[in-house]
Amino acid sequence: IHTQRISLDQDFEVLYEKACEAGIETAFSRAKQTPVPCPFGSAGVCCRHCLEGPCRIGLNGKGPQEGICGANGDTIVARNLLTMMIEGAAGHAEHGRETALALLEASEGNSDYQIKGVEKLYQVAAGLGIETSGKAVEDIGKQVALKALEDFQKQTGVMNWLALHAQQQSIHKWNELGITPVNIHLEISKAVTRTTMGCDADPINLLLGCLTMGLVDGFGGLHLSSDLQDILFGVPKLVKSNFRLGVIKKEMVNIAVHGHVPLLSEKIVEWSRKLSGEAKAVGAAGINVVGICCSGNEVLMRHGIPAASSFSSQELVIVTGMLEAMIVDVQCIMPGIQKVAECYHTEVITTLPYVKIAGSTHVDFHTDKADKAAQDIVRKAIANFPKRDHQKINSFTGTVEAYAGFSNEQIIEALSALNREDPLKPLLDAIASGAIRGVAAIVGCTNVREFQDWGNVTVAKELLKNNVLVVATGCSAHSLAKHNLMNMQGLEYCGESLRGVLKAVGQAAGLESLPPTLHMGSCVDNSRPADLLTAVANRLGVEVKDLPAVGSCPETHSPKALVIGTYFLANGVDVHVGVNPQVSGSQFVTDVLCNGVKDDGLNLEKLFGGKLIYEKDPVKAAAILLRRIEEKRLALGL
Ligand code: BF8
Ligand code: SF4
Repeated sequence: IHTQRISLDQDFEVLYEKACEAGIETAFSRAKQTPVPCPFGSAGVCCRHCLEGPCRIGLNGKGPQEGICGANGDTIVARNLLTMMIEGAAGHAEHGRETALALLEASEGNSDYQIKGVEKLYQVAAGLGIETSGKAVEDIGKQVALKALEDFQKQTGVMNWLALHAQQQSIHKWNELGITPVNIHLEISKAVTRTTMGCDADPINLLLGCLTMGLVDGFGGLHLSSDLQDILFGVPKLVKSNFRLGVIKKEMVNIAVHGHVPLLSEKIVEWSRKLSGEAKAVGAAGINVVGICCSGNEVLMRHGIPAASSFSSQELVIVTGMLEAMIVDVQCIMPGIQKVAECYHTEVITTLPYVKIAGSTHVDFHTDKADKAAQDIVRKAIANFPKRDHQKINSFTGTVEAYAGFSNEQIIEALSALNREDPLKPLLDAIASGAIRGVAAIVGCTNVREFQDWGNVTVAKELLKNNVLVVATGCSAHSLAKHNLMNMQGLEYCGESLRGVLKAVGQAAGLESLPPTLHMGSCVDNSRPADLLTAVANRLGVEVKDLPAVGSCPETHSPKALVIGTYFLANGVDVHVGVNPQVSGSQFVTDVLCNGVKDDGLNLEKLFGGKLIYEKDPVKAAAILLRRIEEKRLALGL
């Protein structure tokens, strides 16, 4: 196995080298063994939707230009794209559904959870038109949960959560195009049907189906999950925590929570605190929970739990030799963690009946026995502490401080220290004066085929330098935090006028400054920047598409990130991806997604006001995003 640089994060370089020397395979070494991805798959022209195939369209006009059934390259590429959208949306929808059921059970007193975000509950209930006066909190919780579950069942009308969050003008546009989703399961099922052999063969229609999936994801996945999680666990508030591998403590029982749905990780945090005495009995100083991926973001946002790793380096966390257990729920969990864990004393524990890994321990988790499951899991970790092989330990001391917890409620609270009556005004004034040129959300993943953190950090630094306000979610937030972009040290990367605004708002709120980039949470929490944009647009009397706002996903790997991007595209926001979206096999599809209004045909920018920007070079990508921001400022008369 060859060692080569894999990450901007020096600690992971050290661990990668160690893993290679020990002959332990990781995603990084596997990626280097297949340096060139399949050119047909990369172009999106490989179809295996039936047993007459697989078929593939010859590249550059050479070879067959149709599959056996007659599907051409445009159809195959659009259909494959829709398949990825479905996968992404289904994951987020399932996240939302589980959270809705958890709220229902908590409201009925049938679970180990209680409603902690009462204010948010009232706010969401009011938005849904639920009468709250004189009703008990549990009653209201039940009504809200039932409204959420209705979004998986209703056969007519529009989704409740779409009506709750979308701008009226957007709904009108989506209705005209016939892409407004009715219910989450219905749309997913319909989309699966249309991608099957012998169904939808119109690339335009298939691309419109992608946009419906974007809306399903945005409202039924992201917003629904964030809202209900805020109701169950409380709205995130400003917290200070730490990133990088120094957060794993040699003297402690270390437990990593990994995955997405915070129902389990919340309980692991709770029981790790309660059972620390038992850890002391086996010679440890206590129990230390660290976060990986979006479960990490969730417990960071609400409890200040430190973060150990984003997606691409998840296996390497085990190579520290100090992890007693890695607890996983759903999504972005590499099966490879189990093989790495077998080289150490680490126990991988799966928790949901539909996400198991051969060889791992499985502890069944359900909301009515969450406390019991969390205790069992924490005790398993404690029992593993004495099994450590001290020869195999690599400990790190470096950590990087980071602020997080920037829910919209927290941002508004900070702004209201400057203007209590009209909290958004200081932000709007800064945008209008040009002190802030625009807003960018840096979102999405880290990708094993990319140099970890480089794209995310570079795009952020370029935008900050040019006075763009940057918010972040998901694994890209890990990248930014690790490289000082979520603490005061990183203020040096900001342009002068942006720094002035961050300091003014921060100082009014009792801090030295706001950090250079604002951590808004996990990937489902992309609902938060979306809501912020909607609030700003409503306040200005314009549409979200008119705002100088962009999204950037420099190191994405996941279909979830693609479908989140599609949600923003349907709202007219430009979205950058730094990784091949696998559509180049169809010039038609590429034109619809990526080419501006200059061509006469149908395209995204003409329909919605924003387009997909595929650019691998993060410096060039930032320059394009800045140009788009300036174009939108000009159109607004700024
Ligand atoms: O939902 S950013 S690698 S962990 S997909 Fe996965 Fe991407 Fe990370 Fe979170 Ni989002
Ligand atoms: Fe080939 Fe058509 Fe079957 Fe796809 S659906 S594998 S293109 S025959």
